[in-house]
Amino acid sequence: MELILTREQGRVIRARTGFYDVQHGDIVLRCTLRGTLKRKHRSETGRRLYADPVAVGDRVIFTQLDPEEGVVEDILPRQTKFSRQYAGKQGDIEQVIVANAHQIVAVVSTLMPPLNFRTLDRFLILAEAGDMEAVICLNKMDLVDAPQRDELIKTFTNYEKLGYRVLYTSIHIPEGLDTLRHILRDKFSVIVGASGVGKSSLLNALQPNLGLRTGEVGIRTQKGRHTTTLVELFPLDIGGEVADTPGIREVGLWGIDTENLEYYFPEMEPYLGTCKYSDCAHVAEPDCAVQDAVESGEIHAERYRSYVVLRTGDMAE
Ligand SMILES: Nc1nc2c(ncn2[C@@H]2O[C@H](COP(=O)(O)OP(=O)(O)OP(=O)(O)O)[C@@H](O)[C@H]2O)c(=O)[nH]1
Ligand SMILES: [Mg+2]
Ligand SMILES: [Zn+2]
Repeated sequence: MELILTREQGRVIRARTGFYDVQHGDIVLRCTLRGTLKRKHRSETGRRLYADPVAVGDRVIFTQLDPEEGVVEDILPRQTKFSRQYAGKQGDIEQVIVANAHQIVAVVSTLMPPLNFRTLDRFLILAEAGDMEAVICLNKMDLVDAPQRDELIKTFTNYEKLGYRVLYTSIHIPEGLDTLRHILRDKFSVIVGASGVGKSSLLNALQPNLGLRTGEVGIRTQKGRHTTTLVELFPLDIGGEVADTPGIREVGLWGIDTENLEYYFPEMEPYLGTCKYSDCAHVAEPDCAVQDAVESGEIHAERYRSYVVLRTGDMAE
């Protein structure tokens, strides 16, 4: 007779709404959620609190039903989470994209799609809010010439000064890939970034047996085609694990009080408390030390632009 597992611990490696692939040793079971668990993740009025109560990376307690299926009984507390704000039918709710990761690798591309600092800064803030380290990966370096390359490296030095590790990669250049491999080794990482920046391609380049699907970027639109459609966790041959994620269209901030947004911008710290008004939002107020620091170049203009966009809720960018 087959052994049926009861209340064992497993790990969610794939999530599709309502169904979760839970790994336990060598077996993977397709699981649903126990009704009591679903109710636990609703407010008293029955409103949903999460886009989905379970995320990839979650450690769960499950019971097996048959050789292929099971049911998730409980979710163990999360160490970290990578969440965004999700526009649900009943208002904004939290979407946990990956739970328990050590670090995020925020991928942007030089061109195709064009470099977007707003998106990058949103990812960095979400990493901080979720208690994870963040590494920046500027991909598609093969698409720029030497002077453009130098200019980009100069711009990204600013992020290095803020304490972020910056990698310059191309799927066609082995050097940067070696550094990326080194960064991912023995850690649980989550790869994030807009559609088409090359997240899945980078993982394939590091480990061809992953065989992830990749898609062309539209020449006219300069946008990716949302080729990866679900979050999936993979073990790496070199040790560690990585979650590939779909390109997110709107990186809505979650778990961040915009009134305190300046604390997510480490470069602003030296100036806080020195503006004329103690409740200065550093957007249009007179005698603002932060705005002065932007003027004098001590705070990078692109970073400040991100701050203003997020602080004022201007979603134009
Ligand atoms: N020239 C160049 N092209 C690249 C590089 N990396 C990826 N690409 C191309 O970019 C396109 C998009 O790559 P994907 O790996 O599908 O991008 P993704 O970030 O996974 O996109 P989604 O799954 O849609 O979020 C593909 O045509 C890749 O071949 C690179 O370093 N250089
Ligand atoms: Mg992909
Ligand atoms: Zn100010």
